[in-house]
Amino acid sequence: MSRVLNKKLRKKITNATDAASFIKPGMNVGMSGFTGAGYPKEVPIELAAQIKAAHERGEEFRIGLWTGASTAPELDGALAEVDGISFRTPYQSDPIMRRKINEGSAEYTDIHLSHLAPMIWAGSVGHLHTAVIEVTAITEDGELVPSSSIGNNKTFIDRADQIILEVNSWQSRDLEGMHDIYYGTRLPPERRPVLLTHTGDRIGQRNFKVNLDKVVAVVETDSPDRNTPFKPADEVSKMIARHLLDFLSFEVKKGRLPKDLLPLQSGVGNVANAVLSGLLDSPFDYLTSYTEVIQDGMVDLIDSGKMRVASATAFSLSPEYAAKMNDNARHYRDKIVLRPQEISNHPEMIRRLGVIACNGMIEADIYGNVNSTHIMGSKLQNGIGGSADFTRNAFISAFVTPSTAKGGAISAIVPMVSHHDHTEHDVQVLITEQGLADLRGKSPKQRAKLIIEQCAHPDYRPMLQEYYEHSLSVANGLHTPHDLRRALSWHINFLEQGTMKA
Ligand code: 0RQ
Repeated sequence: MSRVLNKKLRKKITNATDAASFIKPGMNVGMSGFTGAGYPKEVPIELAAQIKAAHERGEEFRIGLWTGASTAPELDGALAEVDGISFRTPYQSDPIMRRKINEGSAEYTDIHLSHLAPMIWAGSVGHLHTAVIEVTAITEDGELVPSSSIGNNKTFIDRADQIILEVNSWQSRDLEGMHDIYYGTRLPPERRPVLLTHTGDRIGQRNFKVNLDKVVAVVETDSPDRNTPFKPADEVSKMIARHLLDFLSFEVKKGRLPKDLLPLQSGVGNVANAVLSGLLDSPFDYLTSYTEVIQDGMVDLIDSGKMRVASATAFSLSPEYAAKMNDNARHYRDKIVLRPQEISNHPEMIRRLGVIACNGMIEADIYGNVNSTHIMGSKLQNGIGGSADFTRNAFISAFVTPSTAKGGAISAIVPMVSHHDHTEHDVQVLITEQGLADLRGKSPKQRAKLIIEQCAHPDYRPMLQEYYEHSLSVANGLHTPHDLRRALSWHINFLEQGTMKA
């Protein structure tokens, strides 16, 4: 049975080819999608085919692509493959998209995930011509039931000149009621407090409102989200998780954190999932989460009764857990709230709730500056995502990484980071499998000692120590001592000789 219940929009039902033809060269297009959930499955592929055909005819055809965050091969991958994306924001993790950005053939602006929606309202990123949004259903009175991610969809629907909807019947119909769409955001000077004071609060409405006259096409689909399986946690991830959990226990013992902790935010990936698994066997109960994505580990915590409620903007589940969510969405509906990303990542709420943030990084330097986005200074990996929305505003901000990369040829702890995303002022805790450095209340020189001793791999500790001591003797000031001639020499060694040990 069709999930398009609104009579006016039933007349707009068409195929993906015709729907995609509404998108013209040079348009800015806002597409749904966040960590491989809730992205349009058919229109982007058709659009890629039309772009390819145009290029074969010698015609210029590229679009600006805005999303919630990363999507999937059927979206970023397909459009990047045909050189169809001239500009991309705010986050991506697709290998082909990444290649195009690093080759210099596509432009990318890496902005905080909470920033894009207000920037669109302010008009500062350009005009939004088209929105392509996956929804779960269209109600009789023309409301849009959101899908497995919300991201920037509310803003795309409100601001785009024309809207193409994909109604995906693979998504559980019982998702309706899990979402909380807040319509109270304004630009300054009209901005008011967002009155969300507990993780599970609902302050908005269940579904998206839409101006039906702007909807130019509705495509019915039945396709699963990307849903990549998680690797079983390896020993390094488990050790990192153990250090973090020991630290949290210590903070509780010291009376600096309540027994049920504070709302948790965890980045995406296997280490984050290992931390969540570790919490299953931890003494902590009645946990809550104020984060971006719901991963498998969080579903386990909810199932075990350890977690009361989780707030996010999207799912990022393995196929097995996505099937479970589809079968039991009704059961999870009062334990999970999905919100627009300008609310899930809102500094006001993160600061008020006192979130404990834990994110992945590429490298940190001996003073606690963190690089989460670039390999050897110039090459983009993914993007900053929501990591800084959380880090700067968290009650406790932690970063995790294995102490080495590329079989030991790279140290994750370096004299100076080759790109800055999170400054020493925002980074409170660094964790590798070697140990944990609690940097709170420490001066740069005290931090350097801790980070080298606790976090660096033993192979690199003497080299870091030597750099630090040498800097003390040559630096032009002793607050944050550096030898600027040598500060990036480890990266240069890797680029020239394939190892930082050179
Ligand atoms: O390279 O792909 O060639 O094997 O970087 O590294 O170890 O798989 O790490 O998947 O945990 O990602 C920071 C990228 C870590 C991620 C980052 C190489 C390594 C590998 C990937 P290969 P791993 P992870 C909320 C929070 C920003 C967004 C964010 C990220 C590849 O956590 O994107 O936090 N964060 N969002 O070999 C050179 C180093 C390296 C290195 C690793 N020091 N030097 N290469 N690599 N360390 C979620 C959202 O916002 C949606």
